[in-house]
Amino acid sequence: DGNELNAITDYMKEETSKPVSEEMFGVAKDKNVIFISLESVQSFVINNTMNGEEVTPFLNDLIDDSYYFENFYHQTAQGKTSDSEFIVENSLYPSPRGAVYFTHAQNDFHSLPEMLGNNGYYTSVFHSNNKSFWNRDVMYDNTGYDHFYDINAFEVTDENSVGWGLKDKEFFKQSLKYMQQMEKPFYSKFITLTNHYPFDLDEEDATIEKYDSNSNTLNQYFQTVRYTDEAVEDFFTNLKETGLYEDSIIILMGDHYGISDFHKKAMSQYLDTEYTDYLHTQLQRVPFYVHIPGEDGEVISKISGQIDVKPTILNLLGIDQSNDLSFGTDLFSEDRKDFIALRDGSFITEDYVYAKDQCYERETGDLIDTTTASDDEGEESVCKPYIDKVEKELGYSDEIIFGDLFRFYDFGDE
Ligand code: GP9
Ligand code: MN
Repeated sequence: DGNELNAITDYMKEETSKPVSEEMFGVAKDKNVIFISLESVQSFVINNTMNGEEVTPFLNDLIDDSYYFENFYHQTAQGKTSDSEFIVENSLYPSPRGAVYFTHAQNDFHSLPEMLGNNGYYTSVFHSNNKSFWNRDVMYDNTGYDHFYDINAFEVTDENSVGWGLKDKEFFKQSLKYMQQMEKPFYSKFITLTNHYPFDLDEEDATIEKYDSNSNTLNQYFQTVRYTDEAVEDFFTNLKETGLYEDSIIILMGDHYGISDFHKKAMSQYLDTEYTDYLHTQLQRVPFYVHIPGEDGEVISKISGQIDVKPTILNLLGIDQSNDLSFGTDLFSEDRKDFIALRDGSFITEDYVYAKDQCYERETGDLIDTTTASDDEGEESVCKPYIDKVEKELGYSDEIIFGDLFRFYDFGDE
């Protein structure tokens, strides 16, 4: 009801919708935004090798002239890719069960595409799958997208497909003709597909060996990740050739994990370390890049997550968000909330990693304490205050979604 909404919006205004970076405000004003969602790409492959070979040579080099967030976490749950889209565009948490894209696609949201549209942007999504997968057609309409280039926008044949569909290299290549005709400035989201479980690839497309472990999934993963890395490299080349590059900023993000903890043994073999709840949580990091042509960027180590993407994009584009409500904060702001919450209640702070009742030192992975154990001295875990905050915040987000509460809130748009 109204009172509950007030409590939530007060909390968001005070605790989560924090001030943005003035220095970065508008640095990409009126530029096109090319957002690339990298299917199942996790951070552990970035700047890493397999049998002595770089796994992602292009993405590694791209760090040198991008803002690269090395401690950026996905926050998705059962809605997988659709959850990552939902978090990024709404700065709300995904649902604890099911996918918001299916269960609450008709809610009132105050989404990024809608806000960009109000600021003169033409907004679209490129993804070669049926439009109704994840109920995307309904959700995209509701959140203000102008167009969805779904499978029907692409020429898909047996030869240019593998696994889930159109190969990433073809996908980007075929997207260019639409981009060249597009009204500017535009915001276009590209969702890749080839690096999707079970990571099948045609032999002719493999440019790195398979890994050797008891997990065929992990063994193949390196090959499809490398393929996606090459597809993105080609896309950059083509963007430069067509002249689209210079008037654009390019944002790249891993949507969620690709290797589940079903492959613990193979993962600890590859990483040469024991698979603990700490490692599991740290493996939820996905790459996040903000590439602004002409700027050097830097590697940023502070903790960050998908919840922070919407405020970051709005600020880079110089769009005022003082009336918006978000659970995340501009990534370039100095004044940020001090935890990143994962959907299962795990969290990361600058000092701690918490998962399944275990409180760890973030830098070392040393176990500090078990938060459910009774302590003789009655002292509570250093993680405890955060456990409560995370629970409260996830609960507020759920209330907004389950109660469709934003329909009662006036964002002051007109
Ligand atoms: C499907 C693609 C993959 O269209 O986005 O979905 P996922 O299984 O990763 O959620
Ligand atoms: Mn996905």
